[in-house]
Amino acid sequence: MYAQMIKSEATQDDPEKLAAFQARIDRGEKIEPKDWMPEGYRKTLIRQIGQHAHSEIVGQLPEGNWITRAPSLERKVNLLAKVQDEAGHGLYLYCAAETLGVSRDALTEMLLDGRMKYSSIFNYPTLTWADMGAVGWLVDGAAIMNQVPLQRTSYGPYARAMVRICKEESFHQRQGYHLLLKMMAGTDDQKRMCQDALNRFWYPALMMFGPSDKDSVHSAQSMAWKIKMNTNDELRQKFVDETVPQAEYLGLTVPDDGLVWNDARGHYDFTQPDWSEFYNVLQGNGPCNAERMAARRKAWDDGAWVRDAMLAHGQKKAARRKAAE
Ligand code: FAQ
Repeated sequence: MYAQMIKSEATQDDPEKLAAFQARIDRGEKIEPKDWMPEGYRKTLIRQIGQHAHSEIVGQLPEGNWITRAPSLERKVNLLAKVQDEAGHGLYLYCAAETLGVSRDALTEMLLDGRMKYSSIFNYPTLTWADMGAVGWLVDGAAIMNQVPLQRTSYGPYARAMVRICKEESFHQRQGYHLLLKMMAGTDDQKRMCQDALNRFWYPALMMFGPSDKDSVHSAQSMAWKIKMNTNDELRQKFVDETVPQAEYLGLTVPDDGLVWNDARGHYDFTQPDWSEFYNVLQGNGPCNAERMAARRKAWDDGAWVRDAMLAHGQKKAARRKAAE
């Protein structure tokens, strides 16, 4: 899919090179941008890092929606800072992807023409202020569960970007949880809003980890290359195990009749998400897909003059330098 923008390597199928590369990964060495890497490794990283970067940028939209309606100055400042953090995460990740030979412009164009994705979660609307708590607690919570292990991923620039991102996401998760704690100490209406937010965000949060292991196309190879450190189901289970007691502490009920602690397994048993809904959202049919893409397209089109001006400035500067030589 990304063949046109990925540097081809004459030696890419050389079995000796491949074996040496795998041995480096197995020894826990970091792969750096100028190191030789198999074409599939580069492509997989571009796909995953690009999707992650787009998710951070699109992920600003459901929360940005509430900045002007935050109930207090303190909450407004917190939310503003969180949304700015997400923009920063997008930028680190685009930079990490650029080290693989793909420009940020190319990644954005691939998002806009449907060749790349962003996380399914951001295709759901944020309807009430309690949703800002649920997004922080559950969405950032799921993101951390996925991303903490990625600090040990084999590609150096991705692993290093993940360190700061995880620190900030942890703060966001606590901020969301704190918001819900405060609302759960409030009126009956506020408590109902919190329960409704959990009811709407629980399954979409579980879907963030991707399809079940039997349907995950990329997991096996990505784990062999240490681009992914855990399977989708492992992380989903870990998320459920950690989040259910947090819901209980809040006084909320996880919307799953099949949720039960299984002593023998040492884990909660839980009902899987509706995977037909997941694939439907991936195909562009979620409640907010069209709105999110329209917002990204507008931002890209509105920013065209800035990109053109910077390019013209750069070209003029280069021409002046050349003339002076
Ligand atoms: N949404 O074979 P697998 C955040 C696709 S950041 C959309 O299992 P893989 C911060 C997958 O791409 C959240 N598509 O794939 C924040 C593949 O399709 P393709 C984002 C999904 O890559 C918080 C196909 O399904 N985090 O939230 C999803 O091995 C609050 C088959 O799946 C990351 O991106 C999905 N949920 O595993 C911001 C973390 N799941 O590409 C604002 C890094 C799967 O072949 C507010 N990414 N697909 O056409 C990953 O760890 C992986 O890419 C997975 C998927 C785990 C998401």
